[in-house]
Amino acid sequence: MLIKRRHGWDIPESRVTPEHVFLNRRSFMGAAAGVMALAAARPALAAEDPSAALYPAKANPSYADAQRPLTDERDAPPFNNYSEFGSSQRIAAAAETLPIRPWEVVIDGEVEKPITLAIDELLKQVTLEERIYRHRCVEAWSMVVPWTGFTVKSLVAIAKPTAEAKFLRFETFNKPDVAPGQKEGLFTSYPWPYVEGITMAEAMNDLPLMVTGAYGKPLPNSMGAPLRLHLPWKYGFKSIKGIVRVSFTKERPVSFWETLGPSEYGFWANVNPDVAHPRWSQATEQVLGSDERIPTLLYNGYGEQVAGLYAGLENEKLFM
Ligand SMILES: Nc1nc2c(c(=O)[nH]1)N[C@H]1C(S)=C(S)[C@@H](COP(=O)(O)O)O[C@H]1N2
Ligand SMILES: [Mo]
Repeated sequence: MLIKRRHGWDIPESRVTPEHVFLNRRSFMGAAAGVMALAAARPALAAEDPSAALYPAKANPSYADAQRPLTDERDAPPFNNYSEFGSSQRIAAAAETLPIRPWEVVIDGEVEKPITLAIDELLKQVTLEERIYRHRCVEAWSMVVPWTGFTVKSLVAIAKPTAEAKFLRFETFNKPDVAPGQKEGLFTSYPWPYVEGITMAEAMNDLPLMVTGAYGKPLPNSMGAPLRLHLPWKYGFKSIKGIVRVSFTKERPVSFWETLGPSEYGFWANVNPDVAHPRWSQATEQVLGSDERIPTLLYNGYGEQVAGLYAGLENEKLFM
């Protein structure tokens, strides 16, 4: 006899996740053979990565326990949102075609002096650490990943912004020759490159991480190699991947999704289970790699560290 476990917070999955996401995840989770093939391909790539010797980095004990089980390495790296490589969540193979060396990061705008740093030069100027963070996508799925990276505030120290700098604007590569999403079909009219932004106050908080690795190894391309952002209290789309430019600005940057759909994707995008997306509830989330659906937490459970950043901003759309 089949006994289906139901919790008080269970609601039909089709109501909270856009249809294409739901269908892709199901077909994906069944494709165990494909997952194994990807997992087998990764160690060889990691060995070629010039930064491989930096991993695994020392775990930061303050972020060693995400109070939820880690997402299995066979589940997270091959399940992505990376619209540069297509609209499905199975883009890992396509993302492998992106060359990640040489890779330069431009730091400019309201800084003492603009600089361009090769990724491996940047890595020499920072200290890598491992932090386990929860990740909550606006599409109502979540995962828990051991990320490796350095703090955004240490990047700010390298950049030396002027007193005029109020925001950080992050930009992804624009390579339609290798990224089919930037060239073909549905996505051609999108405002490439992908852009995201945070305030200087957010940047100086301890949580924001410039991510270069995951699961004790250099980041797989699918997860945003060689450099991405992770903001665990905000919806996943803020955590921009494939970063080539960090600009310090006076004006608030307008992000990629904000340009496309300002009524659905705002600048702040802090996680809040009580503020529904216009098309679905944000009350619960589907745990990647499991059948569990769990309640979503305000600020994704990081309120103690970040709620203070939003004092006095009550009139802003903080939660979309
Ligand atoms: N450049 C870029 N960054 C991006 C995206 C994207 O499409 N392009 N998708 C975002 C979304 S919606 C999510 S949920 C996370 C997914 O990260 P993951 O693929 O490592 O799970 O990346 C974010 N960063
Ligand atoms: Mo997302």
